[in-house]
Amino acid sequence: MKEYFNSNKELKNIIRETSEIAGYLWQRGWAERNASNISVNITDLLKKEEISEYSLFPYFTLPLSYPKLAGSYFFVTGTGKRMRDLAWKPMKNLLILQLNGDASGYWIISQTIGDAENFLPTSELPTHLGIHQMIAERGSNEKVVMHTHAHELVTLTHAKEFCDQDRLNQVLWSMHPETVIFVPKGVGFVPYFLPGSVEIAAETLKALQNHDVALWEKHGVFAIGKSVEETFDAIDILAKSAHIFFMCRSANIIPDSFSEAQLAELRKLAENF
Ligand code: 2HA
Ligand code: ZN
Repeated sequence: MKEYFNSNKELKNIIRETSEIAGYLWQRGWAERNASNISVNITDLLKKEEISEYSLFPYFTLPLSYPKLAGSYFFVTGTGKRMRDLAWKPMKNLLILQLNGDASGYWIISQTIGDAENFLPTSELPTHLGIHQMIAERGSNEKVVMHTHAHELVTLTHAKEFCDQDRLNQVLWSMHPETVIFVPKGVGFVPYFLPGSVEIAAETLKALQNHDVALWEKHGVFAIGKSVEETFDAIDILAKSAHIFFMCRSANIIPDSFSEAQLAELRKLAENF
């Protein structure tokens, strides 16, 4: 199996890009211990390949089924794995899985049964698959789902004032011109629920119907994008806005913010991107 993945150039490139970004998540301080998880839909890269040794792969049943994802391939980060380790040993920290014919279970096709080094996908797998299924249902072309603990954004959600989607976006958009340009839909706010729960998965799906980034109260972000880099960039830009806001506050500066006319002008510019 290893040679098979190694010979797929496009797959190797995406894994290399993911390793690089995993290193940035760690450097930004967003990935303490095992925090953060990433999944990428790689069906387009693998569907032409013939895989026949299914009896060799570990198989797991899913608590829910994801009919739109039947037969799809993903790579996902492993549960308990660290982004800083993924940055330099990707295949020891992420795994490749394929959903079965009715998407009620999956094989881990990057491992074989009995291999001592076997590990499981991220604990947030139900949220990741739910999001990939929503993307497949609406037919848009995002391939990546990324969760990370972007603390600049998390900090905002500790204030009741910012647990309000409109207020949150008003502040994020008015700290830097590029936020409106590159994150024109702003963030969707997700109130606090237990991580890994069915409730948080459902609320995240709702938020991502109209946004590319969902901000989980007192926890982190879930973002979607066409590439790992693009997904990271959206979170990075939002974090920059939050950072400028806190720098103003700590310097006793009341941010001047953009006027409605300036924001409208930026939105117009965003339409051409
Ligand atoms: O990957 O961040 O919320 C670990 C987490 C779970
Ligand atoms: Zn988390």
